[in-house]
Amino acid sequence: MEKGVPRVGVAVFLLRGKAVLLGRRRSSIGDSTFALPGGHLEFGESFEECAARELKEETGLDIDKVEYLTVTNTLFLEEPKPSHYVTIFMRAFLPDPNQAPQNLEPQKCDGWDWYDWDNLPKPLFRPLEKMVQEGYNPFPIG
Ligand code: 8DG
Ligand code: MG
Ligand code: MG
Repeated sequence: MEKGVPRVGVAVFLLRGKAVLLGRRRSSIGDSTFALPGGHLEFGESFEECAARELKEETGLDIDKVEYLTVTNTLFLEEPKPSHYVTIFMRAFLPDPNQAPQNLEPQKCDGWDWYDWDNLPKPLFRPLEKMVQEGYNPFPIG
């Protein structure tokens, strides 16, 4: 295996009521699995800036109350392109809950939709699936 370097991903739990925004990936990593919007941290960016930029690029949505939740360290060795990601998970909300997501990168995603946390689609992107299995909950308490 040709070794690259670990990269930094930023993924966003965009929450609306009891639902989260997910899209089915079209990618060499996690193809056809449901994942959060997000992407690669760019030089000089804060996690909050990266979250807002990726959401805008991928869905057209403006986000609010962006905050850090947790981090994962994941090897994707079985993928067509073996990779290593440190992924920062952020949480955010919509300033305008009536704003609808658009599929602005159809080559990378089949489309965005809201899914109830109690009824998530399958298969989930592996890092997300692992978090769910471990009982992780991105919703604020209370
Ligand atoms: P970019 O060119 O827009 O910067 O990148 P992208 O094409 O949008 O990247 P991405 O694959 O969507 O996200 C970067 C990496 O972040 C991804 O390859 C692996 C990691 N990652 C996780 N979990 C999640 C997740 O739930 N959603 C997204 N989008 N990325 C995730 O570990
Ligand atoms: Mg992106
Ligand atoms: Mg992306």
